[in-house]
Amino acid sequence: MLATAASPHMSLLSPPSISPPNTLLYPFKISASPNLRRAGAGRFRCAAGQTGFFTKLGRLIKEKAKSDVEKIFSGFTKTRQNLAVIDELLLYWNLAETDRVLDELEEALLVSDFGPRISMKIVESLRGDILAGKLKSGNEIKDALKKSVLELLNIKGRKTELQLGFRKPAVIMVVGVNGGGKTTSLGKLARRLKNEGVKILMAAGDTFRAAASEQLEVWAERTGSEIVTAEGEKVKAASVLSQAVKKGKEQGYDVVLCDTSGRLHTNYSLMEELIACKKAVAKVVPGAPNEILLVLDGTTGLNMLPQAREFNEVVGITGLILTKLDGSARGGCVVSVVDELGIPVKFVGVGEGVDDLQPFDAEAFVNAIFS
Ligand SMILES: Nc1nc2c(ncn2[C@@H]2O[C@H](COP(=O)(O)OP(=O)(O)OP(=O)(O)O)[C@@H](O)[C@H]2O)c(=O)[nH]1
Ligand SMILES: [Mg+2]
Repeated sequence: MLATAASPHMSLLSPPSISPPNTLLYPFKISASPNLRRAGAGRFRCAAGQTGFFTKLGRLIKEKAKSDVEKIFSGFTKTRQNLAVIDELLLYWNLAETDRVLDELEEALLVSDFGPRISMKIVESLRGDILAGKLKSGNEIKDALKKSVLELLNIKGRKTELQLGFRKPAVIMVVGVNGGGKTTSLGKLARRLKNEGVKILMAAGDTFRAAASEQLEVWAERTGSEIVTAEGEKVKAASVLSQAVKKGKEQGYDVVLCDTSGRLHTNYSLMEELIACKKAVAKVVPGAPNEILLVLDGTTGLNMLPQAREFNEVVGITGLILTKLDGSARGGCVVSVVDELGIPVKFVGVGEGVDDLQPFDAEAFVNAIFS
């Protein structure tokens, strides 16, 4: 048996040919959501093995973000309000008051979590340009401020597109501390990929909490994705992920999205489990996981930096998802994590809805916070 009688997916189980004989040997449940039938021919469907599929996909998703600036704009409302003081400061700016204005500007950046190093760097560069006569008005200072933030993001976090390699299935794993928004972000990501006609399999790698699989199942249902979940309590996360990637490979899925349990970066044995997950996946598809995305809660501000360093050291993070930026006035943390870690922010979470995960676009971001 693959699923219990109580399963809402009972009648939609995968074909018997791939069904394993018993749950002891094969303790996984594979379900298809009813929406799956609707998800048929996508605009972006390519034959397996076709090179450039994932490269195009990454680019396409990023390009779509540019046309969705409004979402980014409204997602950063609180940060923008926080930084609005800069406009007031610069409105009546005059050379004699440079020091006071720059001190207050630095303070505004710090309060929005740009971090001390960057805030100082930006302000000193502005001061230099003002004293050299290169910036002569409040507007010019504001433009220079925006330009320096944009440059920083472009230099240190350039690769914001998903890098999915060339083999199918591409594997994306989300990691992070408890409650940061991993499962939700994975669900939203599934939606984005589905919109491009990508065939998705989800893997419920959070075997720690009983409700975690159910939560991901809801997202699978919502996005018309299939899902592999563990049945039974003692199944290890690594084997769920490995099994899902195997299924993905055998059945021609484009992308396998792997959820993992929340864990404190200071908990050594739980961090080791992540290494096991990574190895298990790589055994099935060499080079996978293609993306290990660290999900960081934007409301925690600069506290996220030590978490990010630790996760990066243990598993090697390829990109960041910064969530809950809609509820936070500390959007500057996007800039400080990129500067400190040199890891690109790939997506930002700007709400709880299914469409509230935005591919990160540095220019749209800068315009949204300093409008
Ligand atoms: N406002 C807002 N809420 C979010 C965002 N992303 C996630 N959330 C909420 O944050 C809460 C936790 O999200 P989950 O996706 O369950 O977090 P998780 O990291 O999977 O949690 P664990 O599995 O327990 O470690 C949920 O209530 C989400 O709706 C976001 O971008 N904005
Ligand atoms: Mg979760």
